[in-house]
Amino acid sequence: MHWLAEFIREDALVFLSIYFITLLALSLTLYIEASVGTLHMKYPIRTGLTPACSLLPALFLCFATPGMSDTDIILYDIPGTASKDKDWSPNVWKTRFVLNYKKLPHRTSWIEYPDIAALCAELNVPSSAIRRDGSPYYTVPFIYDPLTCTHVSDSLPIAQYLERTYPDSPRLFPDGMHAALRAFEDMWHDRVLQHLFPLMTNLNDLAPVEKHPELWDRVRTGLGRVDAYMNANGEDPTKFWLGDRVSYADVTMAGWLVWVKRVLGSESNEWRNIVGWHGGRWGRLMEEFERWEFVDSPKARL
Ligand SMILES: N[C@@H](CCC(=O)N[C@@H](CS)C(=O)NCC(=O)O)C(=O)O
Repeated sequence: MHWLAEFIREDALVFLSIYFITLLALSLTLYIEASVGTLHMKYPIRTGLTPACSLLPALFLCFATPGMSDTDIILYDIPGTASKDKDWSPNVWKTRFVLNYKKLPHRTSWIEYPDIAALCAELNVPSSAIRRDGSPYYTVPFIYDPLTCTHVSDSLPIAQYLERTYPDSPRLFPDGMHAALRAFEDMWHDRVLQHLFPLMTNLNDLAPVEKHPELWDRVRTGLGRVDAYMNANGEDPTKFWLGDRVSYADVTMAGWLVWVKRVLGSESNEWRNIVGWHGGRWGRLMEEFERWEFVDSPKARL
């Protein structure tokens, strides 16, 4: 029944619109048939016009219906209200960067934060973790891939699924680098994220305002460690974790940094500081990622 739920939410409106337009076209055909038929019985116009009109709904159905069997991957995201950017979630940005980098057609389905768990349970989406009490912890991002009829949750497993399922798309996990990239995730968490997270989520116990300068300093130190690792790639400061090629490590860094940019604002002191740290390393990384920083399609920028 999941396909039905998916269909009702995603395609029912399109389907109903097409259905009613087709009905309208059919009624018009009958109307023209009737009026022309009775008024111009003797004239060739009747035979010329009616088949053409009858073709209309049929053609419409032929061309419009395939548009409904949508093959776009659906990316579930939660809209933000606290900042000017609706798309703010760092974990969802990781998935969006992956989809954009891989050029995989997709569209965003916006759901409200309190609805995540109910929707995941209804669609049978796997949880991304288990809570201490044993209950599933449902989160965004999760995706639905109509090609394989699969729901996948959790940003890293989603990236791995897309890499596996679309092997011809640009790679983010080069052969032999899986272990190294997993290790990067732990390092990033320990060095950077654990200091950044309380600051960004305004966890007052962990990050009271008077401690902010100290905490930002820890973020800078953590990023400094990552910068030092990246400098080991060579004299010429490389832009990416693996040197001159993009990998999932860069997606992770960009996903968390874009959170700061979008929530605090690109004009904020915090963001201005970050882009300047470590010889402009983070500013350069984020400039590189600007080409994948769009929602659904370049034309559909929010
Ligand atoms: N490990 C998950 C974590 C995802 C996550 O924590 N997502 C947040 C939004 S950024 C969420 O959905 N939270 C729901 C909740 O806390 O109830 C991933 O990488 O995708």
